[in-house]
Amino acid sequence: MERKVALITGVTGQDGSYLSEFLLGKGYSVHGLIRRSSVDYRERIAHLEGTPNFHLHYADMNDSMSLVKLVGLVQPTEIYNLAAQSHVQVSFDAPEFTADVDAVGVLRILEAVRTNHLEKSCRIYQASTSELYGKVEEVPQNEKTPFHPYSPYAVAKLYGYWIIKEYREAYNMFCCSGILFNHESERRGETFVTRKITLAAARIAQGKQDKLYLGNLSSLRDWGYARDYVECMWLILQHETPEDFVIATGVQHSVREFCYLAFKHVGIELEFQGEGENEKGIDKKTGRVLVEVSPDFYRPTDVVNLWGDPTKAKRELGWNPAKTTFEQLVALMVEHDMKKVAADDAASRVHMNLAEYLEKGVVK
Ligand code: NAP
Ligand code: F7E
Repeated sequence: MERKVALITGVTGQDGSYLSEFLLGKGYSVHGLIRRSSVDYRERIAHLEGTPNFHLHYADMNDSMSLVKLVGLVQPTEIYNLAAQSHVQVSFDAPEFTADVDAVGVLRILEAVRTNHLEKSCRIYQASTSELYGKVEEVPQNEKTPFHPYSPYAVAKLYGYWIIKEYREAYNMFCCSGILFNHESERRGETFVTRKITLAAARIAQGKQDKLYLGNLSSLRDWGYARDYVECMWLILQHETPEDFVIATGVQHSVREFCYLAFKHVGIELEFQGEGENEKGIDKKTGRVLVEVSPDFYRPTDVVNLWGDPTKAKRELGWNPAKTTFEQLVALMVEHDMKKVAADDAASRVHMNLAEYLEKGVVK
């Protein structure tokens, strides 16, 4: 029987968790790379731990030896290199770390495969990004659009893109980049703009937050659903020939529109007034200012016009970019966060009760 063994770097991340579920469902043996941290934060994959065929291993993208050993141990037939310092704004604060993981990390994976003589049997997927288009030279963007990276994150990812292409041509390896546009979900990190908005809308609706501060409200993105996008990663590696693909919905919205829709979903209709730093999102019913702009969230250089053309992925992979609409994406994130915020509150009440009990000496 054909061996189906996947190694996922970045398994604890948003995409890593969905991809693990997807590949386990396809009968793969899934091995995830985790790094040591002082708190064991594995919330996104906690439900998979203990599943037969799901294995976790300590290593680090900054540690070549650990990668060589891991690839040798697992002998993967497919590697999904998702690990990255993935926050664009943070890449301005930690540019060297970002380059080490997001650029040199890709090279380390490729060399770990070669060192273990698996270059003919192991296919490699690289998590590339629409950030490569940066200060865009064409709208919408496709596989032929020139790159113009516009952050330390994007510059590091550009190296990853080119080294994958180089190893494909130099060593005839099956390695490909998925140029993925923004994809979000209930598991999205809480400091990315979509999740920051859905959590704030839920908290404000439940009276637990007064205001939401954002940066550039006019920034435009092509937002899709992460659960739909991981299927594409797999399809790219099942393709007859190793090629790069743009993965996007082909629909564009602004941060302001995302915000409007998220608040509408919790029963608050916002009206935006003013411009630039003075723009405010006002609750039409009460007149309360709920959204304000803070320059703290401006970036030294910001990418403001991303819009993907997924024609090639539709045609050659048979992928459906319209599976989850923008409206459905916002709704599912807000509904999730409404429950989460209410549950967090219930949990903190349990803690408070416990504290009361402790005070009264009921629990020792
Ligand atoms: P994410 O939630 O931020 O997950 C990043 C993962 O990388 C986490 O598992 C993280 O581990 C791991 N990681 C970071 N540094 C590491 C290191 N030194 N060694 C080992 N693991 C390390 O990112 P995501 O949204 O799932 O995105 C997955 C990939 O796609 C990333 O490469 C990202 O740059 C790229 N991408 C994302 C999007 C998007 O819209 N989501 C679009 C295009 C491309 P910890 O949990 O320990 O931090
Ligand atoms: O910002 C603007 C911000 O941080 C989107 C990563 O997954 O997708 C992601 O990178 C836009 C930017 O994502 C806030 O200036 C306004 O223009 O949600 P984001 P990103 O930078 O697009 C790409 C494809 C990746 O590859 C990355 O790994 O929203 N914005 N106000 C804000 N952004 C944040 N984070 N916070 C704000 O308050």
